[in-house]
Amino acid sequence: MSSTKRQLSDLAPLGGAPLFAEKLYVGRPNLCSRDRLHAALDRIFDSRWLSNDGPFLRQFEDALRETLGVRNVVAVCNATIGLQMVYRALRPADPRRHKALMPSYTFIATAHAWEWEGGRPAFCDVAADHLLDPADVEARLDDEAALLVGVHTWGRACHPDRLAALARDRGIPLVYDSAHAFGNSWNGRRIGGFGDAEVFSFHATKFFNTFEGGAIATADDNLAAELRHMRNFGFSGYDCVSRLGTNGKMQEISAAMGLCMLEELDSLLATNRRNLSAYREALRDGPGLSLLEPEDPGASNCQYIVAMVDPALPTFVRDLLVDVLWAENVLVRRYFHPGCHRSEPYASRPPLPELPVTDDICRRVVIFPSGTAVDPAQIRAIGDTVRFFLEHADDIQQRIQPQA
Ligand code: T4K
Repeated sequence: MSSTKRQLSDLAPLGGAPLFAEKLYVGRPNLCSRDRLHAALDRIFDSRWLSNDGPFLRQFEDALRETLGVRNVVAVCNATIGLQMVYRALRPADPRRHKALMPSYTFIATAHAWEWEGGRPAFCDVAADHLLDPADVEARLDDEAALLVGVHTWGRACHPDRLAALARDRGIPLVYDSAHAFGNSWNGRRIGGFGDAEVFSFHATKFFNTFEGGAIATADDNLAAELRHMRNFGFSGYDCVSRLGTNGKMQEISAAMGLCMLEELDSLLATNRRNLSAYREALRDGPGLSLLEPEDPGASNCQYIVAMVDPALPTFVRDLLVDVLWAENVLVRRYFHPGCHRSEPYASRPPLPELPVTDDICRRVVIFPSGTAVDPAQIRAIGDTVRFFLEHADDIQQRIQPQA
């Protein structure tokens, strides 16, 4: 780690040494014990059972059912395919109902999965808490609505009560994209038990990973049975295909990784909470940037460190901060800039919906590195650099991007 930035020329884009010799990432994978995974790999090799409803998959699904407290868990190869399967299983047969109401402020997979299934996303605005705004959803609901999709963005519970009431009133299913929310709770209930189905991501960058992977949680036994058939090409027995299906299967090595990672949950949670406190301290008194706190850190995996640049600051500040931090090897992210509605194929499909809060968040958000690959000393150094940047943002901009 290089020393604190005291003058502009200490900044990496202005000739200084980068703050860190190695890059710090958002989403650097959390890992399990190597020995435990090696032992599981030996068993996979010994049994020569690599995929297709194998013993590790069954054990992993049982463990997830218990961890999440839900009746059914269907593990899948990734959350995007999981969303596609759930969307397809739940969409009403009436072809006039082709819209899924969902936030634009989400990872593009939430929208793409529905578009891939032949539907049209209807983007709604979020509120200042980054979550789908139920009032905006209500205003946009019409007879073309097929589904309501809530996203527990950053692991924050997305109004389970209000969205359930809206879906019930309209007679449409409620699906949750729970990609960020593994291990989180709301009002004492584990996320995983809300809506008709919830879809988790276990991608490498997530709090809990299986290399690639995901899981669908649902209380509905019939839906779970349908999803199991769908996951395996529609097979319901040898030589018997009883419906349209896809290949959504999770491999044995991913299920084994999941079982090993479950052993790490407590320690991962402790690390994330330690990092959150360190960021609070490091960014304290730093006018210009504020953390979006988890609603209840005790009920959150605290995986994402989300900060917002003060709206009163000039518009260049956020992007310049990102550029400067990248040069310092702090690879902060602007998730989910510019919003799904401004990404293809949706952006080319007029009219562009008016989503002022989404646009505002996309202009001001910065996600900081966290997880097991970051420690409090590094976080303190990041905080010092951010404060130095904010105090000198105008000068830095003049030096880096001089106005004509
Ligand atoms: N819904 C929501 C709300 C989601 O956030 C996501 C995924 C999904 C649905 C879909 O879930 P999956 O189908 O993926 O299960 C990443 C992830 O690829 C994506 O899974 C995730 N959301 C999204 C928020 O972040 P990128 O484009 O930022 O990935 P990438 O390749 O830039 O990786 C992030 C950083 O992590 C890199 O800077 C390097 C580091 N990294 C990454 C990988 C894969 C590593 O150090 N090691 C690794 O193995 O999308």
